[in-house]
Amino acid sequence: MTGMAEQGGGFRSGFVTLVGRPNAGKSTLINAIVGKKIAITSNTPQTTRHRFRAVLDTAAFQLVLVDTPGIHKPIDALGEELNHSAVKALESVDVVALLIDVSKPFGTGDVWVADLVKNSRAKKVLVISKADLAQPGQIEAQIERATQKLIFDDVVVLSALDGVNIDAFVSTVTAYLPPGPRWFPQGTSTDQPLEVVIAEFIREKILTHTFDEVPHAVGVALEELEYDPKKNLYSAYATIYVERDSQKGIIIGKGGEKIKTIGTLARQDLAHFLAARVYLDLRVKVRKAWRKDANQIRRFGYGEGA
Ligand SMILES: Nc1nc2c(ncn2[C@@H]2O[C@H](COP(=O)(O)OP(=O)(O)OP(=O)(O)O)[C@@H](O)[C@H]2O)c(=O)[nH]1
Ligand SMILES: [Mg+2]
Repeated sequence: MTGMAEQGGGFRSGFVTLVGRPNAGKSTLINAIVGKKIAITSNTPQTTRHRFRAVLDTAAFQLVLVDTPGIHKPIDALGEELNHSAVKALESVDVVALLIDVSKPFGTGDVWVADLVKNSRAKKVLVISKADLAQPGQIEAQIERATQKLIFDDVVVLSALDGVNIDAFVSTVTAYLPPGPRWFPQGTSTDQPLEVVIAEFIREKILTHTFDEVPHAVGVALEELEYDPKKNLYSAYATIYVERDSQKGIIIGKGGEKIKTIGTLARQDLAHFLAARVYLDLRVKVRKAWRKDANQIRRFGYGEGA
């Protein structure tokens, strides 16, 4: 539908990429802006494994946000794919928002990200994230260090967890959007295929309920998805891949308890996302060293995807 604003030339639209080190709070900010959980988040670095878009649509503008995997020094093929995916998202966007976690020391990792952002022709907004965790003086110190490295067009200090300054971020970036059409139909919240959302929501529960090397060794593939409109019921069959038998044991847990918890929590989130009932069938398989296998990484759809 074409609104009045579009006809009058007042409608604006464009793309804003969020980048930063792993764990900076990018995906949490995306969810806070859209007002709905569409991105998975966890305290494990490298939670996000593929680039995707989230959409905020109003009568005056359509803001397309690009979530990216955290940029880091890669140690395996998976890490390389993730970085590549994030760096690609710096091209041809209107704004790049660089997130810096207020509570972590500004280090070589941040310098590395700033150097990559420098080459982008987009407007640059510095976001100091997790302001709720700031000690006195920390916000000012982070801003000073970041602005010494890179010239920014704007600075926003926010807390995605507490919902502080989310509106300020949105109005700051939308001010840079050019006049343009809706790039996605109204009502679209994300361009992730449903199959990907389901696999990711499952992976999130594994990230938040296992420790050590397990979260990084997990890949989730959706095998089958059926929908029964009469019952408003989705039936999803997914396989969780790990790299070792011991990891398989951890995910299944004593008497199958862990995988039951993972399934229940993922099902609840999916039921909310889909506004439907959800049946989830999970199995676990071992695929040795899949993170070193570029083909397998692509089959999961991580990094650039298939
Ligand atoms: N206290 C606090 N914690 C936050 C805030 N935003 C995010 N977090 C937490 O920080 C952790 C990382 O958040 P994510 O949104 O997954 O970070 P990310 O930048 O997307 O991470 P990657 O996908 O790994 O690159 C999670 O445990 C979040 O709950 C915030 O505003 N305040
Ligand atoms: Mg993320």
